[in-house]
Amino acid sequence: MTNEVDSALDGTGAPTPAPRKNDPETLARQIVEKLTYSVGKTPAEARRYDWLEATTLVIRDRIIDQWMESSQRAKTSGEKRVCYLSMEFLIGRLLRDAINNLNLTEPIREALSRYGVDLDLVELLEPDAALGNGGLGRLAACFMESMASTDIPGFGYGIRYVHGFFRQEIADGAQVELPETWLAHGNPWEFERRELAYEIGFGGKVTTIQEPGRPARQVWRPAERVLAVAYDTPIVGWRGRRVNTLRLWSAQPLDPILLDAFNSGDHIGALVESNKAEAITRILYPADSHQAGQELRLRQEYFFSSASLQDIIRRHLHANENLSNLADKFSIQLNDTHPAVSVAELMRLLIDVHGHEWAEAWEITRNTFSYTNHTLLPEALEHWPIHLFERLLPRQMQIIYAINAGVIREAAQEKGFDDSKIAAISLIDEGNGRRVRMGQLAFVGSHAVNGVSALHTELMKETVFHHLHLLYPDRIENKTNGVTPRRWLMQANPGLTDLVTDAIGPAFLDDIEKIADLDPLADDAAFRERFAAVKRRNKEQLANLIGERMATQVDPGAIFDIQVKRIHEYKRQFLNIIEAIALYDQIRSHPERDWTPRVKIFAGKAAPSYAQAKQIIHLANDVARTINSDPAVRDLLKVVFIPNYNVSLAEIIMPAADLSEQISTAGLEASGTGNMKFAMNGALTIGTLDGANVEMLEHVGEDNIFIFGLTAEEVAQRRREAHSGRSIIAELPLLREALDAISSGVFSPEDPARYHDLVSNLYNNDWWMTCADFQAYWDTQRRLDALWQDQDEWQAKAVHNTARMGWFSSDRSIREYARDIWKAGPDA
Ligand code: GPW
Repeated sequence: MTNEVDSALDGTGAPTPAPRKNDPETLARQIVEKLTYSVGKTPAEARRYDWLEATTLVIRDRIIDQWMESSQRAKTSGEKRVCYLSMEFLIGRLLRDAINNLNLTEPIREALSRYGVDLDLVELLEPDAALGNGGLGRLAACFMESMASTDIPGFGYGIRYVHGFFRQEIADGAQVELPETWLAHGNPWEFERRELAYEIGFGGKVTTIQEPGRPARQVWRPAERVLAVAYDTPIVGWRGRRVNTLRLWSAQPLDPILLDAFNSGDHIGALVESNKAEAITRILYPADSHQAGQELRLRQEYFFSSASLQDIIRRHLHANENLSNLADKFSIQLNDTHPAVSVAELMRLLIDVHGHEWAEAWEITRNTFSYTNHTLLPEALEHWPIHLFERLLPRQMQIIYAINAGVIREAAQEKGFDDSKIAAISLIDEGNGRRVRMGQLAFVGSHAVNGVSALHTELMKETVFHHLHLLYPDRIENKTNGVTPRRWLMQANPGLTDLVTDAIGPAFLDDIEKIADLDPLADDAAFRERFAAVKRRNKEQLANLIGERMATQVDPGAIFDIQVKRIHEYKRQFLNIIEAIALYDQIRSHPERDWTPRVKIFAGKAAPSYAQAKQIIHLANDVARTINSDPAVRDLLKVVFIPNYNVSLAEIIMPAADLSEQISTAGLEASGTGNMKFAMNGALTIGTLDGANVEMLEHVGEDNIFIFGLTAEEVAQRRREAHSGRSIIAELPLLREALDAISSGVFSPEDPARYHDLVSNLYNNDWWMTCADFQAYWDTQRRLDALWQDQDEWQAKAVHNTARMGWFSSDRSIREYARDIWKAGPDA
C-alpha cells in the first residue's frame, strides 16, 4: 500500500495532507466524522443510506490522494497517454471496487460493524451506474479498470447521461421499460469541472476565405452552439497503484438562462434553447448492436467526440509547442464507430483551427487513432444519410469527401482497384440513398484496426472490410477481449477467492495467470469438495434472490443452467427456450426415467423497439409460468426469468452458475465476455464455435467445454442456399412438438396466436439456424445431464475452467493493446 502520503511540506511549501491510517479504529472515527459534518447525522440517527454516504466519502478521500499523484505523474513525465473514446461505460457500482482495490475490505467491514452496520448491506444501496447497453459498454469499464491496474495512463471519455439504461419490469410476462434515475440522490464519485468546458457547434455554413497571398481557408460558422462540461470520476487500479480518470461530458446551454431572451420577457424561448442543449446528454440510446439512426444520436456522437478532442489538444499544448508530435504523446482508441466522426473533427481542428497542412494533418490523425470493431451484423453498422450529416456537420462533411478522394486515388493508382472495388471501400455508400459509412471512415483514419476475438478478426478480413484489407493489408489485427478478475472473481466471488488463496497462495491476485497453479487440484477429491461447497453457497444465495424477488422456489441441488445477456435473435435465447419445452414434454411423457434436475435461468433486456426480442422475453415468462406450476415436473425442471439484468445482478449470477449458455449462431457474436466471467467462476460452457468461445476451447481443452452446432462457414453456406427450417422440423418430432405447443397456445392460452410469427419464421426461413442446430444442442444437453450424475467428473472440469481462464483477464488484453497499438505503458 502506498497511500500513506508523505506529510509536512512538498516542494511548493504548501502543506500536504496528513498520512492516512487504515486501521479499523481510524476508519471508524473518520466515517463518523463524515456522518456528522458532511451528512449531518449522529450514528444513532443514521440510516443505512447515510452510512453509505459517509463510507463513500472516507474512501473517496483516500482515492483523491492517489488520483492527484497519478494525474501529476501523467502530466509531468511526458509519458504517452491513452484516451479511450466510448459512447458507453457500463461501470456498475463503484464502492466495493474501490474498497477492494485499496485493500480495505476487512478494516472497513470491521469499522462499520462497531456501529452494528453490515458493509454488504450498505453496498447494496449504491445505484448501479448503467451508462451502457451490454458487452461493449462493460468492456470499456473493464478496460478502464485494467489500464489503472497495469499502470497505463488511461483516460476514458464518454457521455454523462442523465438517464442510463432503462429499468426493466415484467408485467404479465412482458417487458416494461421504466426510466432510470441514477443521479437522483447525487453522485459522490463525480467531480464537476466547471472550468473545463468547450464549445460544440452544429449546423450553419462554411465559407471560403481567400486573403491575398495566402492559401484559401474554410471557416465554419455553426448556427447552434452548446457547452460541453466535464465531470470526472476516479478509476482505482488494483492495490491503488494508479488512479485514472473517466471524463464524462454533460451538455449545457452556452448561456445557462440566455439572459437576453429571458430579460426581454421571452421566458419560453429561453427555455426551449436550453432544453435543446441539455437534450443531447439526457438519455442513452437503448438499442444494442443496432444503429439508431436518429439525428439526436449523431449529435451525441459529435458532441462527445469534439469535446474530447478539444480537451486532448489542450492537454497536449500545455506541454508541447504544437500538434506535430501529437501521435507520440497520445493514442486515441475509438470504441466501435460511435466516435468515428472524430477522424473528420481532428482533421478540422488541425487544419482550420491550428493551421496545419492537409498532408501533415492526415499523418497526425492516422497515427493517433486506432479503431476497434465489435460487430459484423449489417443492421449494426453505422451509416448516416448525407443530407443529415451535411446539415449538422457541413465542414466535417467536406473533409470526409476530401479524405475519400485521397483513399480512392490511392486504391486506383497503387492497387489498380476497379469500380466495384472502389465502391466497396468508398466512405460514401452510393447505393443506399447516399450515406456516410462510419466503419470505412474509422478504418482509413486509423493506423490499427482490431477485432475482439480471433474468429471475428478473420471474418472482418473476409467480409465487411475485405477490400479495405486488400488495400491496407497490415492494418487489421486481433485483440481478444478480457474481463477484470478484480470485479468478476475477487469481488463477485469472495468464497472462491479465499479458497484459491488458501490452496495456492495469494500470488494470483497480482498476476491472474498464476491461477493456473490450481489446475492439478482438479484431481484432489478433498479440494473438489471444497470447490463444490463454494459453488453451492453461491447457488443458495441466488436461489434466495429468486425466492424473494419472484416467489419461485428453486433447488440449489439442481443444475443452474444460465443464459444472461441482451436479448437478440442471433444470441438464440429462443433455442434455449425450445429445448426447455422439449425437455418438459419428455419429462411428462417419461416420468419413470432418471431425469437430472435443472433450473433454466434467463435474464436480459430487449431494445424497446425490437419486437421479436420482446416476444422472446414474453415467451420465456409464459413458459416459466406453465412449467413451474405443473406438479408433473416438480423439481425436475424450473424456468426463471429474472427481471432487470444489470452489472450488480450479474455479480450475483456469474458465481452461481453450473452451466453457461453461449449459443449464438456461429459467426455472429464478435466475442462475448459473459462467457469468460462464467468460466472463470467455474461454470462449464455449452456453446457454439463462435467469438471467444473458440479461444476458450483452446485454453480449457475440449474435455472441459461442450461445443455443438454449425460452424461459421457452414452457417454462411446454408444462408447462401436459402436454408429453411421446414424439412428439419418435419424430421425431428421433439422439435416439432415443442413448436406445435408454442403455436397452439399451450403457454399463452389467453392469446393463443401470440407466437405465430416467431414460429412461422422458423418454418419459412430459420435465418438464425435455430432448427439447424436443435438436435446437436439437445444431444449435448443430455450429455451434460449424464455428466452431472458424476459429480467428481463435473467438479474436476469446473476446477479446470477456473484454473485455465487467467488468459481472459482484461489485463492481458490491455497489455496487448499497449504493446502492439498504443506503444504506451510501463513496457513501452
Ligand atoms: F454493434 N457489442 C455490444 F458492435 O455489446 F456496436 N453492443 C454493440 O452495440 C456492439 C457490439 C456493436 C458487443 C458484441 O456483441 C460482443 O460480442 C462483444 O463481446 C462486446 O461488444 C465487446 O467487444
